[in-house]
Order: sequence, then structure tokens, then C-alpha cells
Amino acid sequence: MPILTVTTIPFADQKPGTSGLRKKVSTFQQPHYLENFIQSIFDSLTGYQGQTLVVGGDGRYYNQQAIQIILKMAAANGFGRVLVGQQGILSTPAVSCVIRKNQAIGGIILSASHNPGGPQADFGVKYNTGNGGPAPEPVTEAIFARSQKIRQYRILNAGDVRLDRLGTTQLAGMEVEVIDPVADYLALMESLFDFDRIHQLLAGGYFRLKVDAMHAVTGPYAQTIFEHTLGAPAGTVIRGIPLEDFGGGHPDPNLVYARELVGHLFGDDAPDFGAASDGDGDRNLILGPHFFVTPSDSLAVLTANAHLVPGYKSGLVGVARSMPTSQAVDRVAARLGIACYETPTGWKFFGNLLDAGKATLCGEESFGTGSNHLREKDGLWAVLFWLNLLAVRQQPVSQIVKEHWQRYGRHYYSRHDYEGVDSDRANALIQRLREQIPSLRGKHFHPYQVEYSDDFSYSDPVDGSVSQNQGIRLGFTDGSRIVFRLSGTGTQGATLRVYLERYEPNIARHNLDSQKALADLIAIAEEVAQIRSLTQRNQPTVII
Ligand code: VG1
Ligand code: CO
Repeated sequence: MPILTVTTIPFADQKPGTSGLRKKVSTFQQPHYLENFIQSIFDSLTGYQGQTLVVGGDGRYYNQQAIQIILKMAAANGFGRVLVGQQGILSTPAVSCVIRKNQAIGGIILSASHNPGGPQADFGVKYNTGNGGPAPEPVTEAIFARSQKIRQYRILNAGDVRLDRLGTTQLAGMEVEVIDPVADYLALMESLFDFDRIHQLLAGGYFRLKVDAMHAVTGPYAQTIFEHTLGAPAGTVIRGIPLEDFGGGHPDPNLVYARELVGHLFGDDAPDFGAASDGDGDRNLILGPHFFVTPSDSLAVLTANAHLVPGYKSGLVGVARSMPTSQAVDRVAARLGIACYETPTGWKFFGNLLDAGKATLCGEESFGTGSNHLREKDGLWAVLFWLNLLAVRQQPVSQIVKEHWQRYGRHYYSRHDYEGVDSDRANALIQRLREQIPSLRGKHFHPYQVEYSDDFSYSDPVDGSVSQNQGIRLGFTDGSRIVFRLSGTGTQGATLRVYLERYEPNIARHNLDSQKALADLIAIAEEVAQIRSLTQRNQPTVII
């Protein structure tokens, strides 16, 4: 089979964002576009000859075509073996798991995560390194730099590889092994959680679970784990079949996009526990009957209860959260006497802390939670962690969270997203805020006073790398915060995210509606940032 060396020219826009390169499908379908980016990944690696690569995706439109291109390029570039999920399916946490288990040099995940799929929608490519985690910034910068100079790529002139059957085939001297996407991941989960106890809970007939896989990658994982292994009845998993366009939905597990599940949990005869995952299976939504657990609270509750779960009963070395995530987990860490790290948004910043043994649990306000079992956030892991807690504590979700607030105080939290804003306007808003930073310090906004304001900068405690301009923070003297930043995962215009947090120690005031509890801070955010006039939007597109 001949190896072709194809002449190409760079595309200017191949800079990875918060989580990989995300563009419209039509952008990826341009001649040479995907090939340039893949060759840029390979060119920025050293010593990949003969090594193992893991490839899989969330099942969205163009997943299988992209995998065929990658297999032929990997063979032409001299990789020794590629492990690929059956039908091209591998969730992001499963890729992390398979890389680690097989000591692969890295993995390529075809996903735009929570972004919609289909011919008119989005596609994405993420590269994960040998530790199983998202490529850190120096690596993504090297890939981008390479993409700006690329002049040729190598690809095999060969027919497609069958991805529907398990087993090994040869592609010009490279082994292609089609693997069961679920098996290794299930084994890892069994090693962390008390499956017998969760089985008793789910098969007992009195506890009802509903899991919304949103027609994305988690369907086969959730069905195997909950229905076939843990005894939950058939029908527990809804929207369980991965579809190329996610059934027209938006696979973002929040109260807006997981509408059907929310309907069940907030309806009459609500199940005892509800959960949803995003497109590539790395995020989670946790619901009890008529009760929503914010992701920031979820991280704090898991940290406080980790000793009840087999995989974590010997203790946590530390925790880490992204900067905009609420400080609820900080209070738990302080009480446990363990370190708490604050990183920029994006899972890639947790990798060094996990590798260095400085953190056990990590989380983000954007419905991502995970631990040192992998180097990715992990949606079903979080669901299993909660089910393990529920099986041990035998209390409703709301009671567990309310008792947590009683012990630690409540962090009211919300994020307001303004999606699809004109990029120039969004950049001008952030620039204007940046200029105001010095003059905001000490300023009074009744009843709050600004204690600090800055543009968050992170120095990695392991490798010393510095990441600047990670979000404008306004911190108030009572611990409340407002954070402004622009999303790095969108494909159209800009998304402004405004994060709001207020601490309430008084138990008598723990049952307010979040938006009401945060009303003063919402007004301050508007006053300081002039969101309405500068974005020309009267209200957020999404409030979570
Ligand atoms: C968003 C979230 C961030 C998350 C990232 C990737 O990034 O805020 O917390 O890590 O998505 O998640 P941004 O830059 O749009 O705010 V995933 O599951 O979409 O790969
Ligand atoms: Co995701």
C-alpha cells in the first residue's frame, strides 16, 4: 500500500481552545484541514515510531470518516498500533483509561463535547498525552505552531478499516485493534466503587434511577453499567442510543438542555436520583427529586464524603477546582486539613497536580468532576460516586446537601452565559473591565465592598509555567465573587460567562432561590461591566 506525501498549505485558525480544536463540520471537511491538524499533532511528538495511539470519539457526524483518515495517517507515519473503539466510539474518560492501561503515547478524541452535532453543527479534535490527560498548554502551543508551518502530510492510500467488529487487523505494518469501548472503563469503576452495595440499592425495587445519555456517547456505558451490571431495570437509561446529531439536541447536561430529565425529576412521582452526561461523557448533572445539586456543591459533597467510598477511603491528598468554581470545596479541604488548588478553566490544568500526587479530586463549575483514577473529568464516575454515597447513607440527595450546608455554610452560585455575542463587542467588554481593575479595589457597592480585583493568572506549582488573562475577578470582603471570562470552546461569535457566588453561613437563609439570593451581585455585575449595552442583550441565553 503506497504512502502518499501530500503537499499542503497552513490554515491560520488551528489554535486549540479550552478543550481541543472545535470548528463547524464544514470547516473540518475542507480538503487537507483535518489532515493538517493531525500531522501537526504527530510532528510535535517525539519518538512515536512503533508506539501505541488510542483513537475514538463521541459518535457525532463525521466521527467515522475522521477516524479512517487518522488510521491511514498513523500507519503512514509509522505508529506501531492503534486502539480504536468499536464503531469509533470511546468516551473522553474511556480514552484516558485506555491510554493509561496500555501505556500508549497518547490519544485522539473526536468530539466537540457539549456542542451540537450534525452536518451543519460542530466537530472537534482533542489530543491527550501519555498520562491520559488533555495536552497541556506547551503541547497545544507546539501543535499550533507546527500547523502554521506545515507543508506536507503523510497518508496511506488504502481502503477503510472495518470498525464494526472487535479484533486486530493490519494496516501496512501497523496493527489496528478494534476494542470494546466499555470493558476497561467498567473494570476501573468496579475497582473504585462498592458495586455490591450499589446493586442492592438499584435492584431492590424501592430506589429509582433515571440517566439521560442525551443520544451521545454515554448510552452504551450507562446501559452496561447500570442496567446490565448493577441491576437497574431496563428503561433506566433514556436517549441511550448514540446518534450523529444527538437527536437534534444540545448534549450539555444542565437544567436547560437536559429538559426531559429535569421534567422527570421535578414532576409528580419523581425518581430518587437523576443524572445526565454531555456529548463525550466527561461531565455530569446530578439531580434529586425536586432538587438540583450545583456542580460546585457536588464537588464539595464528594470531598466531604469520600471516606465512605472504597477507592477513596484511605484519604485525599488534596483537591483542586477551576477558578470560577465556587469556594464550597475550599471549606471542606480546610476542615480536612488538605491542600486546595485553584486553576484556570479547563481540565488540562489539573494534570500536573494529579501526576505529582498533590490532588485526589478535581472539579469545575461546568458540570465536570473527576479524580486521580484518570486524567479527565468523568461523568459516570461522578454518578457512581453519588450512588455509592446514597447506598451508604440511605438519605435523599437533598438531605445530604442540606446537611452539608448546615455544617459548612451555603455558597449560592450561578453562571450567566451570553452566547453568540459579536466577538468585537465581547472583547471590548473584557478590555474595558481590564482597564477598570485598579479603580475597583476598595470600592463600595452596597452592601458589598471590593476586596480585590484582578485578571487571574496561574503559576503551575509543578512545572512553573504561567497562564495569564484567565478571567477578571472581583472579590468582595465577605467572600462573594463575580468572575467574567470569555468561553474558549464556542465556534460562533463569543460567549461571555459571568460567574456569581455568595456565601451564606446563616442556616435560616439556606432555602432562597439562587437568582434571588444573588440579585445584588447580578446588579453589580451589570453596573461594572455594562453587559446589556455592550453585548446588546437584555438577558443571558443560559442561566445555570
Ligand atoms: C467549558 C467549561 C470548562 C470545560 C470546557 C471543556 O469551557 O467552562 O469548564 O473544561 O468547556 O469541557 P469554556 O472555555 O467554554 O468556558 V468539555 O466537556 O466541553 O470538553
Ligand atoms: Co465534554
